[in-house]
Amino acid sequence: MTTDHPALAPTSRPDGWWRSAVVYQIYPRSFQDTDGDGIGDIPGITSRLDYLAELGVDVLWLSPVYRSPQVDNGYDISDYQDVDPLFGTLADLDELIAATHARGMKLVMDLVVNHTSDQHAWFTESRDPASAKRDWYYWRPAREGHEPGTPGAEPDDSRAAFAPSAWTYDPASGEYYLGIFSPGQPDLNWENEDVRHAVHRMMRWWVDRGVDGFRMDVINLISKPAALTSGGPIPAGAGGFGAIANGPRLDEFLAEMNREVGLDAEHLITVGEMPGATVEVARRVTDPARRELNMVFTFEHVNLDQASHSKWDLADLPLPVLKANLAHWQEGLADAGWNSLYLDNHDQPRAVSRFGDDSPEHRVSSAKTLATVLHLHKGTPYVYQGEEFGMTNAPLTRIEHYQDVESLNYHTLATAGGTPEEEVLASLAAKSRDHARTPVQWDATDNAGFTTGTPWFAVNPDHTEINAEAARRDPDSVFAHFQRLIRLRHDSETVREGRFALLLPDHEQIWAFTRTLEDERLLVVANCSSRPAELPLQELGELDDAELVLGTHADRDPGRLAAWESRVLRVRTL
Ligand code: TEU
Repeated sequence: MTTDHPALAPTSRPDGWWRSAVVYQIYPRSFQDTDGDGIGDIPGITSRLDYLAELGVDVLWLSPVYRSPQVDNGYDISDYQDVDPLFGTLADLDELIAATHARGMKLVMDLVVNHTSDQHAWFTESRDPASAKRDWYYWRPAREGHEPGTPGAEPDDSRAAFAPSAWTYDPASGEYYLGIFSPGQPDLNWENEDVRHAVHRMMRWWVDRGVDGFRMDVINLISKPAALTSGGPIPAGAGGFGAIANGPRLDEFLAEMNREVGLDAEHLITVGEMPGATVEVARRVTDPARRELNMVFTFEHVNLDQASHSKWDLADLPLPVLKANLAHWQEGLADAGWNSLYLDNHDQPRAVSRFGDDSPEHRVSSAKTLATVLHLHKGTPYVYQGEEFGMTNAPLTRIEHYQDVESLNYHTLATAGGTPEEEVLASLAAKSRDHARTPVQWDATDNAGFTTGTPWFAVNPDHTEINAEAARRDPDSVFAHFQRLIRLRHDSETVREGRFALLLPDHEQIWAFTRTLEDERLLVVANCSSRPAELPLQELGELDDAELVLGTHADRDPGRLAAWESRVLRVRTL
């Protein structure tokens, strides 16, 4: 199939503009409400664009605002070409796109095409076994020798991410459909080329409407394992998405999408979310010569503080392990491909509470230092709403405090399986996605300036101290620090392109590395602990004539770092 889109340059572009960009993620439901229904909306985003321009970010990524029954807060889409009335109208979105562009920023849409909602017209049609769309999803008979619809008759034993089984029984046709997230999110069959073409057409429609790219939800799950696509069960695997991710046709599907939609067009940016992707997969997919994606989100570093493939199985995370993982990705994508950099997003607890220290004494320094470390790596940094002024986890202590489908499902299954309630609640308090979804704390007023109505999720009570307005007034705030980091990336070629080298890999407190480009070298030293740390000057070299580029503390001891102090220094290259 050919497209009527502008011809693509015949050579790859290793020099995309997005290499100097910082992306800001908006979770619309929790960002800013304007109509008083307690749920954030698109006009609310438009009303805060000046704030985002002041922060200095280049690109906004919107979590889904499409029509959706909201089983998974919009990651279950029933119409890809309309806006859910919860969030506004298509006209509101057009206005947001124009207002974003008017401020020199770009706007990226979330693309959720591994699955649709079970309310999508494609799936409604597919329920009829005689329909041409039957093959657009994965339908299977009951397990041999079992009565369809009875316990244990599912085609295989795979669990869904947010439900007990990956298979849901449809009594009308007597068969099961696949939904690896939840029954409300049936998986599309990408082996069917009509599915692929329908997705490409929809993407072109958005590009023509003016969006600047896509963040692609679980895009490495679109190509399913051969055992499944040839009619068999999901192969039993290592748990998580290991058994089902990175299927044999992934590169083919991504290259085809790139070609058909024209994703290599100069102004667009693409980032693929890829649970279970290794450095090798990421390198292949983001190698510009292959023309698939610009960058991918890895999960490796956010899966380190768990003892098994389950995120709820809590484990300590020693600093050397985290450093080594990021360094592994820096090295793996040093010559080809590109990294995305994140600690926070809508699926993760708040970074300052998880990797930092959110006590009143250390919150500001640890939020700044985590940001320093992340933003001084090579790649495209992502800022998640509220991270820029150090929002923390919420005090969620009872199951009634939670809303997320993943958290609620875990609670039901784990307690039914005999895990003590306190243990389940401890896991949720550490890892629930709900921590990221509390309303943005704009100011110290009752609902934090988020809504005049009743907020859909309780505002974190710490908003009286921690809010955007207070941070903007304070030149030493986390917000001011993010502004400096973003400016530094825009101004410094070394931050963008410099070679990365990890120092002191085994140090339990200090995260240290260099970035070198030609004769400029930046040294980052960051104390990622709540105790002071001696600087091992013998290993780091003499820092006497190093020039401070950016730091978290005004008083600096040449021989030691205060708790959660970080410095970016320009040092001599020998
Ligand atoms: O997330 C994919 C994904 O791997 C997560 O669901 C992960 O399993 C979970 O968050 C771990 O806590 C994407 C979206 O980011 C997420 O919000 C959606 O729920 C999911 O896909 C399904 O669309």
